[in-house]
Amino acid sequence: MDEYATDFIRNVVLVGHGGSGKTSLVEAMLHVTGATTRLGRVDDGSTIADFEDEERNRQMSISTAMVACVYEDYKINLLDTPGFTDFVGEVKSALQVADAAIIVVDAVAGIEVGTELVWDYCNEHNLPRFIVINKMDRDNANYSRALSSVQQLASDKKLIPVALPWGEKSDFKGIIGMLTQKARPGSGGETEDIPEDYENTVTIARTELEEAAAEGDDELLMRYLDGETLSPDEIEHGFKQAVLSGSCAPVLVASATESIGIVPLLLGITRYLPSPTENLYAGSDKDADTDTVQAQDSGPQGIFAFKTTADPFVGKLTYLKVMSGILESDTRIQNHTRKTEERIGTLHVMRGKEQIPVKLLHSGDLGTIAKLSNTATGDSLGDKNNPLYFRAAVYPGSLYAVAVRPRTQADSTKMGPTLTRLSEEDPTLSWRNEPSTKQTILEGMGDQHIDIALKRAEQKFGTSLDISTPKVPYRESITGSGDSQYRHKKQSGGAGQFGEVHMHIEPLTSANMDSDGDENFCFKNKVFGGAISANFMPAIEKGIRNVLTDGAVAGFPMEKIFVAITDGKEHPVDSKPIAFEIAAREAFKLAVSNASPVLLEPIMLIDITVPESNMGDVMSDLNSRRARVQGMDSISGKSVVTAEVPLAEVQRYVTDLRSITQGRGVFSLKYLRHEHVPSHLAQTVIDEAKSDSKDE
Ligand SMILES: Nc1nc2c(ncn2[C@@H]2O[C@H](COP(=O)(O)OP(=O)(O)O)[C@@H](O)[C@H]2O)c(=O)[nH]1
Ligand SMILES: [Mg+2]
Repeated sequence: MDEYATDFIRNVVLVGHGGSGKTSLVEAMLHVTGATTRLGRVDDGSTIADFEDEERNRQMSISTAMVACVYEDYKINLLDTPGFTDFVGEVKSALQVADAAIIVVDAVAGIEVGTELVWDYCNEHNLPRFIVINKMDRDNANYSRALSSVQQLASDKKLIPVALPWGEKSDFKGIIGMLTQKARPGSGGETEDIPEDYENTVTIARTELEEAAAEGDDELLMRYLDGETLSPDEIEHGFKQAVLSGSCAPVLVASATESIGIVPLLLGITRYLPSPTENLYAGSDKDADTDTVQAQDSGPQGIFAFKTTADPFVGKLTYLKVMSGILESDTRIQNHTRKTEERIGTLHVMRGKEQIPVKLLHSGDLGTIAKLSNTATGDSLGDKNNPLYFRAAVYPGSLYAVAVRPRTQADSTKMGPTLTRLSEEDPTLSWRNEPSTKQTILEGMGDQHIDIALKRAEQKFGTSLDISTPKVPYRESITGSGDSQYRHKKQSGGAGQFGEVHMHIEPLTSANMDSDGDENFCFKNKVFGGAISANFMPAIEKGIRNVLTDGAVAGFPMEKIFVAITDGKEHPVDSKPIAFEIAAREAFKLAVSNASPVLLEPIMLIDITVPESNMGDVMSDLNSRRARVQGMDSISGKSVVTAEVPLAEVQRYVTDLRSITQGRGVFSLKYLRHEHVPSHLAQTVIDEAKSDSKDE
């Protein structure tokens, strides 16, 4: 592919509710610009952007696809994001490198939950944006209803129609362009005069556009208010300023599947959305982002890795943006984040899965490099002697966890490496071994997200995994003190065993804790007069520690225990370490049963944001989950609840909150501490744990 200079590059992210037509719009833009000879369709799995097997099977986007599209002298890097909330990580990565957004809205449904979410994300990134009202060809399409629904969302922006619909529903034949004052039938490459019956509507919309343009530039505003007519160039200039400042958002209409209104959209992108130079990126020469960096070829080289994919056949692919300076094929650059050198082979620009080689990427451009061994998503790279650091995206914490098990022996050796590869690709996916329940835990954003991760494990890495609800990582402790003694004796036939241990246990507190000791366990030898030789103490401690890991009540690890060995007996021949280890183990279990044992459960801090109208339902649901509400607040029309809630009650909250709020609610979870399980619930947990351990 040709090289494109910074002024001729546009980085545009397509966002919106799932199913609004983002992928189909990208497909139409590729087709209209001649990049493809055939218009692919989401419904038969033939689009450029949804190229993964799982995307084709489900007929929806799962990952962000990068699609380079050339229109006139411009290269438009389209980032086609998934709409479903489980894949929010993919949206967050794309927003990091986009200079502008296209918000796609369904002409039948108007704004939906997904539209509201991405609108807020675009606000966080201050992205200039277009609204595209798509599916204008559908039976129930209603332009003015859809437009006014967007206006409710965009309370701080003036929505300025720049392409009005020409016809609606099955009669949708093209658009009427406000800047050129021409009608554009079909995809919009040709122009003709505006039909007479549209003249009134056009006059009103034209005045709105002129006003918005004048307000974008002080000098234009003076002249406009003096009654002067602005030239088309002046309108274009003033309007672009208004779009960049965020005071206006242009509205266009389209039918992606019928390829209507596509050229006006491409024109709009090149005319009214910023080139990378017109944006300032947060970056700095220190390890923080106190400064800004501008995309200029003459500037210091600064590269940001925003996405990584791993594929056993293609290998590792790093998606990057040249934030400043240029990047050439076959060079070496430094990874500043990891302090290692990386060799750049051939650079590519992407069109879905197709890799198109390029010699050079100019400032602001997006591309990929294969086989960067040490580079991960979020890393900053570039000139060793003049490092620039860029801030990595903040991904939301996980909301949903499953326990995974290998299906067969062969899968068991592949499980760890497969989960690691998948988590490298996807910053919202992570895995770990939970020692207290001896389970492998995979965490992500929701059940679909996990489901797709498992499919990828199978298809890409040939690893089959089964899942279940994770066991709650309970712990055990004591609330009182207890004493015990135990004699272990085996003196019939062969070598004998003898050991007797007396002990006192109590809860470990700051009062009986060694100042520099373990915060969970303190072991003291308080035996007088040599009843047990000191050299048996390590065996005694070991016997107790084994119970600490395996639990005395229901098989969970124990915490906050103080043990003093008070007395005992030994035999001159038969006493050996193993005998004392066994005696100590049994004595400790007895002491625990005398010391009012308790079960502890993890308590989470939950932060829930929902529309005010859902607040009642959310609160009564929280009550049924043993939650303790800590605070309530109202932030920009939404209700925010903070509560403490046992993990056992919120393992599937992501699905439950979605159904209570029709997907409008969001939440985050954070571990706080372990607390006593109420006694009326403890017995059930103990019984279940015992029956689980029998099954194993
Ligand atoms: N009638 C009609 N259907 C469309 C249009 N755009 C997309 N679709 C259909 O809507 C569904 C979702 O489209 P898709 O591009 O996958 O939406 P995305 O989730 O936003 O990427 C698919 O069945 C498309 O064929 C359109 O302009 N008109
Ligand atoms: Mg899509």
